Formats: sequence, structure tokens, C-alpha cells
Amino acid sequence: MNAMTKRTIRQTAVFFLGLLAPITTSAQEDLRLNDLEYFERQGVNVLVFSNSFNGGFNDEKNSGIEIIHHGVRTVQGGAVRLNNTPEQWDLVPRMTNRQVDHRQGTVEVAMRYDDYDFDSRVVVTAKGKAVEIAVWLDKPVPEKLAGEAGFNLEFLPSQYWLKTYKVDNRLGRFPRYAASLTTTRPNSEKPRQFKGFKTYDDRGTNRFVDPLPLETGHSFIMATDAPERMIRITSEDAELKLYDGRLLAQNGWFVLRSVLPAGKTGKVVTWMVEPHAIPGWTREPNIGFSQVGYMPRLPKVAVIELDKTDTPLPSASLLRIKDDGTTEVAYRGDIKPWGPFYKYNYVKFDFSAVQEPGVYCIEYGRTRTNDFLIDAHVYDKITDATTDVWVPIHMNHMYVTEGYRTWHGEPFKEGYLQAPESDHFDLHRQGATTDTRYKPLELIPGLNVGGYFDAGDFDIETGSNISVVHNFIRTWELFKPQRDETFVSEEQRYVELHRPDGVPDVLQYITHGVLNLLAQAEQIGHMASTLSNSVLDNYHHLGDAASITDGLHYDPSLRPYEVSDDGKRSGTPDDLWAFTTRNPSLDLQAAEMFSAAARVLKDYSPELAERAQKQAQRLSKEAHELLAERPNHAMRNRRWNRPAASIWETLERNVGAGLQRALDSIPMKDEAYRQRLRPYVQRYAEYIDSLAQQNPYGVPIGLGNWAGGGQVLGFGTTVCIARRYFPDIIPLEAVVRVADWLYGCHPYHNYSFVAAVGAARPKQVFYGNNRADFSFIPGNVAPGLLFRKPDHFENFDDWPFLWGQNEGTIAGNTQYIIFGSAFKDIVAE
Ligand SMILES: [Ca+2]
Ligand SMILES: [Ca+2]
Ligand SMILES: [Ca+2]
Repeated sequence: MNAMTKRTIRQTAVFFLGLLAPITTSAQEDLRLNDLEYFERQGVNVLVFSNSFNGGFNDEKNSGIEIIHHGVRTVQGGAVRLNNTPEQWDLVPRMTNRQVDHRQGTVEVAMRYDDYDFDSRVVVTAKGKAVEIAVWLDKPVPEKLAGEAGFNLEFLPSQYWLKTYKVDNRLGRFPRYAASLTTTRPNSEKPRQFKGFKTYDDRGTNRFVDPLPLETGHSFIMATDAPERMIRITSEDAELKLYDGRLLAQNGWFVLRSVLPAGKTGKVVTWMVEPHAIPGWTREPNIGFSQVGYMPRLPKVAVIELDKTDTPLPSASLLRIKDDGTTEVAYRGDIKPWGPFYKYNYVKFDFSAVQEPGVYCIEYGRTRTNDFLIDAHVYDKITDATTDVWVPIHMNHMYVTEGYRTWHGEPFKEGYLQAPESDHFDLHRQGATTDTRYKPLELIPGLNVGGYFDAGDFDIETGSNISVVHNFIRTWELFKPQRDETFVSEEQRYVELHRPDGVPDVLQYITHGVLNLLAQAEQIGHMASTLSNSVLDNYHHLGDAASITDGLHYDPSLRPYEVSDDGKRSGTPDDLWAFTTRNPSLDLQAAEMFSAAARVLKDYSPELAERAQKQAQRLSKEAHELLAERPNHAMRNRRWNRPAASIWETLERNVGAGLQRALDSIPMKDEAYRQRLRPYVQRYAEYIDSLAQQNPYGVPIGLGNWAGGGQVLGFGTTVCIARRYFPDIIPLEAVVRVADWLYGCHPYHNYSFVAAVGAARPKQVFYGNNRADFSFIPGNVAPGLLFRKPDHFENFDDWPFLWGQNEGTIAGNTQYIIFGSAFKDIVAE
């Protein structure tokens, strides 16, 4: 019997038996290695290094052996590791070989730690409903790593906490919060961390913290009380130990581990891992729709994501929730198949015909969505939380308060030191020369003013801060928003949310960005690449930004943790550094921004505008001279370094790359320009059309290691502004796609990617700087849907710590303000 026949029989059975339990044939299949090179049975996928440890930020909790269990990636990190509970900056193995043997049903991976000249192999073999994971060594574990190297597998805390486990014959429950035993050991015993950095401040003890196991045994059954998470793991040749990684880092996972035996070669550790599959399980349909709701006359199309074994139903209904709380069918319509896209199958339900304002929900088979509005005003508030809450909370060098709550005190009062030559943990470098008049570790005066925290961290990324100012300038020039909900006093270094002060907030936000960037240009002479942490142990800070550093100037003549008699200096090297290697192309970006800022600020703040204009001219002149000395410099091809005429070349080459800039120029140009642009807008409309063929959502879906939210916002903004000038070419339907996507019409789940905004069901956790509280900062926009190879899209909403899906950035969130403003403007037409 082929799979299709089986499915048909099962579906038919379900159909005839109504809602009785489905027949369970397919769930009884064994695990088999599929064409996408992972082990599969209905409800269980076991991936073996489909994603290896090579992301930008070391251990991203996204790699190694992974298990997608009833649709949720709950297990990852399966590999030979050097710590009981590895942190982000602990060493990760480099995959040196991966071999898939379909005949034997095995995947073999070779991995290597270059720092220790240590090689190992892991062989995974399907054995009925389980996989055998075996670790092989051709040479014994290096002496330095004996007792440290082990095979680890990590379990997602938010899916396992509060659930039971059984170890041999003992019972236990996964803790909601980490509160188990630890010990300390000499630093000399700790395997090296990334580039030799240290994630911890040992307070002068010279010892590191090592978690002790919660349990030890040879047989583990995890989640005996939750069939969708139940996994049985046994080992006859090795002891299994369960650890809680959250003791060291809030983003740690539960870790099951077997230390590799010293002095041995061959097959040294063997585990049998059997993830339970619920008989007859089919993934619930995910009905994607806009949680913000719909305007009466706009298109309304839900995209329904179905398990590939699920047979689409012929129709779906829109239910109206009446004023007395009862429901009635407002519309019943056909389901239109779209087809497969990666792991799932997609159908659509178009209910555009319904235009009567009201409260509605969608019913598809047994699945009913939460309610949403159809109303003319549903989009009115989509940018308010971002402008009124998210942005001011990210203002650096200010005390920020809201009602009874203080978001943070004034950070980095001691200012910034000249970075010495160094490598860095957040992908920065300081070259051999400082390119400034300052000596390494000398205080650069005046930099602790203005600027925005980068994202979930607290550094000032100069490039991103330039984008922020650009985005606010664009918002101002396009829409002139007079909204005033924020009190900003640069003199008092004080910000209060929801307190109008008579000045449009956007002008204050531009000013705040410009103040830091101007300080860089004036004090350093050019733009710093970043103002960032000098030590890793305060880079991963979670808490009040004002407590990242001690606020005292670092004085190396004092002992660590010692404070000078006058209370102004300390021996703790926690001050942030300015990375100052000169980059003329960054200076050019800054010059362009300063020039635009001078234009916007000339009435509001003439003195600041004049300073900005002065730096714009100086930086531009010097940068062009420096670039001229580098004849083959790649920057020659960058847009800001090309004459204006080249816009047509750019459009000719790639209409997507040039259209936004071309559209932005329309107000300054004549009718002939607009006519010359028409064919390119037509070409862009064809691209928009082609997206609807590529995926069921019709937006550009990124497959990178950071989800493609920024790309979607950029696309949405271009579509909106193209529609503004060429409504006969760009259909209204294209405009709503991006809003639908952001607010819930996307794969995996149907929650809005924008925190707390107008939506019935926004996401509940984000990778903001309050992520340790499993919370969010209102107005944040998640990068969204992260692709894991070979066929899985994901956005966790119970685990905030994966930055690639849940972190919002200042550049991205201010881009959202432009998109939201443009979108409101277009749909109001
Ligand atoms: Ca950063
Ligand atoms: Ca204001
Ligand atoms: Ca300090």
C-alpha cells in the first residue's frame, strides 16, 4: 500500500466516522531516512547536522543532532561538547565530514575541535522506532579534555519544564526555574572559550561555576505525562546525566550528557533514542490571518497551513460574533489549493466579500481561530507602540521612565575608552592603529550622549544608528507626524513615556541619534565602527542598562573591584570601548545622514543643524580623498558614491535594488522622470506577481540564519510607495500581503510578529533586553520566521532566546515605522 492510499483510507475513515479516533496505520511506521537526509516517521523528525555549528555567534542553539517532535523543534545541540552545559561562547565543533548512507540508513558526521586537535565521529542509525547514536573515536580523548568531552543532547526548557521524568526507577519533574546544585572549579580546568574570552566575572576567585547533575542513570524517560514530548533514552555503556543549563545562562537548555571514557578508542558511547509518536497524529491546521483585522473594502485572504498527510476540506466559514455573544455564519466559501511549500501543504480561504464591520473568526473543520475585527479603523494604531514605547526605551545615555516603572537608569556615565588593538566577540575589530589622537584605553571625552541601544544588546552600532536617523528623517519628510507622547530632556538626560512636551517625538528622536553620531565625528574626527563592551562578561547583560558598568572610570593602577578614595575611579575593567579604525565608506554614510539631518533640524534646532552640516561637508570631502587613494576600492560601486544618473543603470540591472530610491526622488522631479520610471514599476509589478507563485504568502521569504523580517519590511515599504505614485500598476492586493504576513498570516503559527500592537494575538516573547522575564518591549518587530535546513520554518513563542527569530533591532523597528506609516497612508486613500 503506498502512502497516498493509506492517507486516503484514513481520511475517508475519519470522514465516515465523524470525529471518532482516526485509524493509526501511518504512525506505526518505523523511522526511515528520507530524501532530505533526515530520519522521519509521522510526528518525528531526527536531523543529523542538517544545520552545523557555523552561525555568526558560536552556539546559537540551532545545530547538531535535532529532533522536531510533533512539529516543534524541541531537541538540538546533539554533538560532542566540552562542557556540562555549554554556553553561547563555549567552543563548538567544526563539522569536517558528513556522510549519508541510504542503504544502511545511517548518517555519519565527523567533527573537530581545532583548539585541542580533537576529532570524533557520531554515527546515527535508524533502529525501528528509535535511532542509535554512537560516538566513535580513532584516537583517545586528549588528556586535557578527559572528563570534559562528552556527548550532549539539549532539550528545550519551555517545552519540558513542569513535565515529569523517570530515571531508572526514580521519578522527578523538570524545574520551571533553575535552582539545583553547582560547584566551583579552578579556571585552569575550564576548556577554553571563544577566542579566549570569558563569559563570567569570577570576582577574583579564579574559579568557574560548574553545574552538578539533576539526575544520573542509564535509562531516562522524559515527559511521561506529555505524549507529544515523550522521549525514551537509554545507554548500556555510558552513564546519562541530566543538567540544567539555565544555571549559567538564562538561554541554557536542559542537557543530557555522557562523558566520553578516557583512554579508549572505537565505539565509546552508545545511546538509543526513541521519540514517542502519537498514534494517528496530524498537525493542527494553522490558519494564517491578520490578527490586527481587516478594513471592510480590502482583500481578505487566509492562508491555511496543513500537514502533508492532511486532506484539504472543500470549504471554510467566516463566523460573525454577534452583540449577544452568539455566533452566526457570515460567509461560507471554497477552499482553493495552493500546493506544497517545504514541509507543509497550503490552501487559501478568500472572504473578501464580507465587508460589514464586526467581530469575526474563521472556522475550518474543527479548527476555529480567535476573533478579529473587520473595521475601517483597524490599522490606525499599528505604529503607536513602536514610536511611543519601543524607541524611547532604547535611548542610550538617558534615564527612561514610564508611569511607576523605570526601564533603565542613565547608562555608561564613565564614558568610552579608546579601544586597543583587539578582536571582538560581537563581530568587530580594532586594527593595529587607532586612527585617532588617543592612546589605547585613554578616555575619549564626550561620547556618552545620545544614540540608541543596538537591539537585544546595549552597544551603539554606528551603521545602525545612522540608519535610525535616516529612517526617522524619511518618516518626517514623507508623513510629518506631529505625534507627541514622549518627554525628552537632553539637559536632564531624562525620558518619560506618555508625557507630551510640546515637541513632535520624531524630531527629538532624530536629535538623539544625531547627538551621538556628531560626538563621534567631532571628538574622534571620523565615525567609530561601534561603541561596545570591552569584556564578554558584561556584554550578555540582562537587566538595567545603567548597571552594566560601575559608572566609575577604569584605573588600571587600582586592584580589580577596588574603588579610589575619591569614589570616581575603579580597578574594574568594565568601561566600554570605542572601536575607531577609520572606514571612509561609513564616514560617507554619516555625511549623507548629517546633511539630511541638517535640512530637517534647521528650524527646530539651528545650532545642531549647523554642526551637522559642518561635519557632513568635512567627512564627505575627507572620505572622497581617502577613497581616491584606494583606486580599486569596492565602495566605488556603492550607491552613495555614484552620480545620480546611475539610478537607471541600477534599475536596469535589478529593479528591486533601485526602485525605492527612485521613488523617493519623485517629489523633487518632473513628470518626464515619472514617465521614465513607469516601465520599471511595471517590471516590479511582475516581480510582485512572481512571488505569489513562489510561496503561498506572496512576500519574499528569507532562508538565512537570521529570519527575513527586514527584507519583508523593505519590500512592503517599496510596494506601498510604488502604489502611492502608480496606483494603476501596483494592485491594492499586493499592499496588504506584507501587513497580513506581519500580523499573523505566515507559517508555523498565526501570531502577530509585532509586540502588543492592535492585534488580538500578538507574540508573547521577544529577544529584547527583558527576555529573561519571558516578556517583550511593546512595538518590537520580530525577524519572524527562521528557516532551519532542510525544510522547517519556525518562530518560538514560548522561548525568546533565539535572536534569529525573536530579536528586534533599532534599524528594523524604525523601518517598521516607515512601513506602517506608508501602509496607513495607502489604505486610507
Ligand atoms: Ca550589537
Ligand atoms: Ca515629545
Ligand atoms: Ca567603569
